[in-house]
Amino acid sequence: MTLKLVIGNKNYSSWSMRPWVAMKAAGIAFEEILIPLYSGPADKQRILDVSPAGKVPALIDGDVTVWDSLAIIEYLAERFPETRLWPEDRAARAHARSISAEMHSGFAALRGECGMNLHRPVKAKPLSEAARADIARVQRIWTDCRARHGAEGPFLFGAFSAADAMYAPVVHRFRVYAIDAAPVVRDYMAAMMAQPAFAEWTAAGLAETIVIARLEAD
Ligand SMILES: N[C@@H](CCC(=O)N[C@@H](CS)C(=O)NCC(=O)O)C(=O)O
Repeated sequence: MTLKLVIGNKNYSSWSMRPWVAMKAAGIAFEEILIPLYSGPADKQRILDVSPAGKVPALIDGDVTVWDSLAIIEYLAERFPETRLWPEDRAARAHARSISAEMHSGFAALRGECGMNLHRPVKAKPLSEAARADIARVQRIWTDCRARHGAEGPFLFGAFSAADAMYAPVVHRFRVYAIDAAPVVRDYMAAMMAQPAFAEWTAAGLAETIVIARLEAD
């Protein structure tokens, strides 16, 4: 039975982007069900029908439903071990899980002030001290990973992994909000933007025409 991934608008839905990119990059076949976000009670009900949290993404695998981006990625890693969604080395895997969990539970200021919006004209904006601290921490995470694994490939742990999928929307945030980035960070962002799954999501997001006013604050 085909897996189904329920997602929101590709232009805006950063949490949806993460498992979508992870699945595409890993070659896991799935059917995509896109439900427009914040578009009224009927669509909200469609989300609630599959996801008790009332949020996307959600993965449906026969009689199993998994919601929440990181839980979906963990489920997929267990279900498709041959795809090696997490790094093979135990220490690298622990590190990848740590930074992914840090992304999932943290960076509230960056996420709040720099929402993912692929259409937004590239432009810097004034940011709070908390958001600037989040940006500095993300750059330290990426720089440290690249220093450890740069010789193994262009991504955080060499080969593309779930950790890159968890940080994929942050690459767009850095790009769109014209965030000053160190050369090693810019190289990582370029590798991500050239990655076929990342590029496919981005092209589809840019082709969308729906504008969600509440996500266009600036
Ligand atoms: N912690 C969740 C966050 C999910 C989330 O906030 N999704 C947003 C879209 S990116 C959503 O569904 N918003 C619709 C709503 O709240 O009605 C995850 O990691 O999947």
